[in-house]
Amino acid sequence: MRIYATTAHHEHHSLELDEGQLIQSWESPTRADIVDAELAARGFADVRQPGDLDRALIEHVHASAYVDFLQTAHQRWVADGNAGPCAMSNGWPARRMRHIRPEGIVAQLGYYSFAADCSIAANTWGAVVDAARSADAAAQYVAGGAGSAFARCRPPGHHASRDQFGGYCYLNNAAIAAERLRESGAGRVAVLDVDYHHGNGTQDIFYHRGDVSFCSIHADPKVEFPYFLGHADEEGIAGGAGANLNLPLPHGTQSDEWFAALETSLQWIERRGAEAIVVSLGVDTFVDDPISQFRLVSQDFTRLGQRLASADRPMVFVMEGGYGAEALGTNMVNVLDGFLS
Ligand code: SP5
Ligand code: ZN
Repeated sequence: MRIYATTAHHEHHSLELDEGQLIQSWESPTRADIVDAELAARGFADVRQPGDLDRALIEHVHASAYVDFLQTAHQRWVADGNAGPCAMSNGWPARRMRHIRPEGIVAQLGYYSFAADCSIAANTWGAVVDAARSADAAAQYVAGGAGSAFARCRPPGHHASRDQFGGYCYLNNAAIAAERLRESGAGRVAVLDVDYHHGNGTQDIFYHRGDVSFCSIHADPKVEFPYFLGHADEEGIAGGAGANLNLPLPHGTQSDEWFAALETSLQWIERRGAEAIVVSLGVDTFVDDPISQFRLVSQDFTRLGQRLASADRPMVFVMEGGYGAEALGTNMVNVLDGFLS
């Protein structure tokens, strides 16, 4: 299986507000290094650099002004005289407030984000661009006839909506891959999101579209981040009515219940007539994940890959979450190995 990855992510270290303290983000450079080392150790040697960022493609899933904002936010933060190393908000447009775009950088950070677990450091934009490029390249490769590819993206993307960052995500890599597959000729595409957290951003981007179906298996937002989207009654609107499926599960979910939800997902995707599938591949469903509360074990990730292979569709794997140490590499690569076996 071909891999697309770059090393620009090494320079992206962000801060997050967690348990009332500002800490180095759980979403660290080490994560991608662990996955790269495991890929190399297990014979995934076809690692490529992606091509240039296709700004027009990006603007089919994100607002142009939002992309400009991400690109310039850190330099504007510094020029504005803010002392901290990472640009982050301290206020958001909440209930009964208005969504009028403010002028200053600090206020715009609130306008363009939805969570304080995510901030913009000096080199965040470079990493964000490379993750998006990797997802696009993997999709182009699959659109060209390959059976599968893995975009080893960092930062992840599935929480990024049309115009908001959060949940460690800035540009939505999986949505970019899905849009590329559509624009390269696939009539219908599905995004299957198996990350522990609901893919609120991907859902938002395609909510009104019937050509890209979105299905997510995740911890119930009533008890888990991102808290405010991901309920079972969110089914899509307008042309996208019926093209969104959420399968929220309780904290403590074990393999049997999780794989039952996977069956439901894959049968639904088949009914949706998807010609190609983008997998938002988070492995933070692992029992020992430090920020999550599902109980999958390492062999379950092999089983996941095997079950995905039986869907018999071209597949673009896009890396999302997973925060454990060594097991992160084992679990991520188990999915790819299981798919190929
Ligand atoms: C891509 C992805 O998986 N994003 C997840 C973002 C979750 N951010 C909130 C994490 C809060 C973690 N608090 C854990 C406390 C452990 N002591
Ligand atoms: Zn996650």
